[in-house]
Amino acid sequence: MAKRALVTGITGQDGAYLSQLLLEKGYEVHGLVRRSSTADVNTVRLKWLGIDRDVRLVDGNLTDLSGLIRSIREVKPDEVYNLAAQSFVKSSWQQPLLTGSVTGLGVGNILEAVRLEQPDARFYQASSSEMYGLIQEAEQSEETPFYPRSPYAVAKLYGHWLTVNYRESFGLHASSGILFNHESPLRGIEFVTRKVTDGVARIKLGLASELRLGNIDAKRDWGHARDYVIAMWLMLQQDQADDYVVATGRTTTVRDMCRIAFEHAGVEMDAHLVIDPELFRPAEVDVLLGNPAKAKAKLGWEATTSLEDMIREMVDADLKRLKIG
Ligand code: NAP
Ligand code: G4F
Repeated sequence: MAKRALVTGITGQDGAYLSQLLLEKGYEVHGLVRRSSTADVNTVRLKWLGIDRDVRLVDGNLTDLSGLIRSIREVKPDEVYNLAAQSFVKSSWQQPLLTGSVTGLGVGNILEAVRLEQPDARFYQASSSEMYGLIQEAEQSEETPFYPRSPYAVAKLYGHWLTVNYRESFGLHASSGILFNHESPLRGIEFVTRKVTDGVARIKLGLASELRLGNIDAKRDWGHARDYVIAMWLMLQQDQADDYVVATGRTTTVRDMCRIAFEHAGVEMDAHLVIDPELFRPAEVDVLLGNPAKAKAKLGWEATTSLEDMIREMVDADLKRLKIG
């Protein structure tokens, strides 16, 4: 019998790559999608990977407990991956309560649905390095105290601790992946790497003349989403549920990440990059640097894609998309 997985957030970047991985492993993949008037747009990432016809979509919303209970009852998953979230940090200051409701309380809804309907299912929670915020240690590990700096990070912290609590209270096989930033050609256009690779491609093709960014001194530990979904799957294959940092162990400024993109396209960065104070955040996470030692030791997981290779892949994908489009 094929294993069955339910993926919330299947229409997002990670949902698409995780579905591809699970299908390759012979899973039956079900994905929770929120109803939209433009349903054809929803599946664009699954289409990009050529798997939109291979997954089964189930209507549901992370804010709606009764719908989640029905979905879990219907699918009877062996594994549940909770990837759905309002995931854009900057928007979380504009929509703090919605972010809290989806990204925080939503975790409680899906955990409750699993506990009530399918308590033997294994559960993955998409926690975030944003929870470290105002970092308390130069390298962040599973032991580093959290200090969230945005409504998004506060909501993620609630979801993280609730996952730990359900594991300890009810014995659920519930694991939390504290994932550092991961990107790909399927990254949403609002996030900085994709904004840069799309912007550089537009400048290269004469479709734009400048790229406007905020704080380019911020540093992030960037990896490739294709690598990171493997870590999610590995967590649910362990006998014991646990929490893991997933990162590359290298941090780079937004400025240097940008330089890779401009150089790859053969475009002069200083002639086109504009710093826009409007794009700065009310509170910034200045630097993130993950220590993935536990994931390496216990899961045998390691990041395999360099930042340089990933940014070049993203620039090439954006050039291709813009030429076709
Ligand atoms: P993403 O591309 O923004 O995808 C988010 C997904 O959540 C989309 O499928 C979205 O559906 C869905 N969603 C939003 N609100 C929902 C709701 N109320 N009910 C049901 N589904 C809802 O995010 P991602 O980059 O793939 O990240 C996946 C998860 O990992 C997120 O929880 C994110 O916070 C977390 N995370 C990401 C990173 C990273 O660097 N990418 C790092 C750490 C943690 P629509 O398509 O309908 O909008
Ligand atoms: O790409 P970002 O928007 O990602 P951020 O805020 O680090 O959050 C992402 O990673 C988290 C994991 O740590 C996830 F949990 C979260 O869901 C999301 O996937 O911004 C990265 C950095 C920030 O310091 C930001 O201030 O880039 C800086 N930046 C500078 N100019 C910009 C811009 N970010 C964006 N999005 N747009 C700019 O113009």
